[in-house]
Amino acid sequence: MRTRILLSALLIVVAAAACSDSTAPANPNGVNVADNSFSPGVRTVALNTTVTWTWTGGSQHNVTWTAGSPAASTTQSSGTYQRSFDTAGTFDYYCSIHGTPTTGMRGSVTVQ
Ligand SMILES: [Cu+2]
Repeated sequence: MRTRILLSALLIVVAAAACSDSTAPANPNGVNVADNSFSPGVRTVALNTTVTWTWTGGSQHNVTWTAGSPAASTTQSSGTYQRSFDTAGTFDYYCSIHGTPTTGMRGSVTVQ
């Protein structure tokens, strides 16, 4: 009986752990491209990290770098886009359809 109670308690703990895992981001270095925001808007990564943007909304968006380089992503409504960062600093970007460098749909990646 005691073993059965302990086993039940263990199963509850395991189930709770599994639930909390499912809410964790699939890619810790990722950014979701939603309608109409980047999430998280500010992402901090280590040097030499590749960041993946994943389109999760249904509308067309792009990732356009404020500094103008590298080239922007294509404008798309699904799929992914990646950029590797081998220089420290803060890199600002925006969606040229729903934002500007200073307003609306924009984000930044800080590399340290
Ligand atoms: Cu957009």
